[in-house]
Amino acid sequence: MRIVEARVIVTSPGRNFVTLKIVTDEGVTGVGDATLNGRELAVEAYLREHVVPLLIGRDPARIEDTWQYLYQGAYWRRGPVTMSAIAAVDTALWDIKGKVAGLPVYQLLGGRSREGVTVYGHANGETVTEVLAEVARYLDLGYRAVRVQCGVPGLANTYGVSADKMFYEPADSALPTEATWSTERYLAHIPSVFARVRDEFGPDLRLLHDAHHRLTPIEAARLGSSLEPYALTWLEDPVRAELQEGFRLIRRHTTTPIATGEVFNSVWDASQLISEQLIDYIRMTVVRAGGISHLRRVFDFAALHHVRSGSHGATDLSPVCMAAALHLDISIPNFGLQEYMRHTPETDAVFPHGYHYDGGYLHPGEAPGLGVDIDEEAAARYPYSPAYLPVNRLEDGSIHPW
Ligand code: CS2
Ligand code: MG
Repeated sequence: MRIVEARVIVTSPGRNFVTLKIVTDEGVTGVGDATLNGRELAVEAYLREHVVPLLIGRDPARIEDTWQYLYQGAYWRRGPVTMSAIAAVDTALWDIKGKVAGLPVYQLLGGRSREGVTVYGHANGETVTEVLAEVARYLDLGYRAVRVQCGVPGLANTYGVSADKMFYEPADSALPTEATWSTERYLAHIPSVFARVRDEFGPDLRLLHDAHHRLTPIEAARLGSSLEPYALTWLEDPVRAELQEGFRLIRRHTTTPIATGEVFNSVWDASQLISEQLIDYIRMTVVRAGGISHLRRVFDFAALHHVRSGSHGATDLSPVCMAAALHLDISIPNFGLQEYMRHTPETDAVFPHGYHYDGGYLHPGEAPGLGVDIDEEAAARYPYSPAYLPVNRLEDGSIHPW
């Protein structure tokens, strides 16, 4: 079998997605997600100009060899654009391998290690009262884990809090909007939010919170320790993680579990975090981390160090990425939690998929391959539309992580 064509499809059914579709001479096709929020066309061009010509004529069965060819062959290593492009190829080749074998991809990864993939949803509100109502809504839907984000008094807007609740989409403007941040106001408010949520819903519900890289290690240590009475499952992205040893300071001061990794793109971004056991959950996912092949290596390395998976599952990762993540989630021994932000009905229609939600779990389905596709006619109805994530400033005007 040979690859005869690879199409790079950009579509915007409410938000932008980049998808690679690989076609073989025997008519078997595979899909891979290549979406990099706010920088979508860089990956589209990388694939179209520099990767697709290298795929034509290759044997689609040689997944590892193709990965190494694209990674080592580029000479320029890593980076979100390169790794998202390699991820799309890798994911599409796993999809093809599954279809050829007549098996869902999770069977090729060793088979099921659990009955379903536990997911968490996003409960957010401007006020604590709104947050409590949102948590109740997720409980009604059967969720066993929720991420809680709340508006901060004195700040006009806060990360993770929006009017459109279930389909929250932060890349909402053709040019970046600007938000204002105060760590002092945030740290003074958040522990009281979790006190109310625990008080209202009791000890069984798993609670998570995302600090979105906004704190310094000592501020994160203070937040982690003030949240200890509320027994969070994780505190996410407490600090920027370029400085991996910075997490040692957090670890010295708190037993609140730490999750990070959604902006990482290779195992090297997390090697110290994992080997020194400075984190509890690694949040890389398929499209950012070089595909199923490389992410499987990350998760195996993490398993050796008591670190569990917590794959990023925001709406800017397409249903193709979600499907691929679920095949890993169901098969690896050290699965932790899967983020599940729901896509809009328009997105679901462009990406027909077999994975489904049921009572707090996602299931990858039994279709051969990944069980997801792109409806190219539907995709063509939604042309690319520029959309950027916001930029953050402190109250004095300094740029701060968003
Ligand atoms: C977030 C994301 O899902 C998460 O945990 O941190 O919503 C993130 O802001 C987006 O993926 C950025 O594109
Ligand atoms: Mg996050």
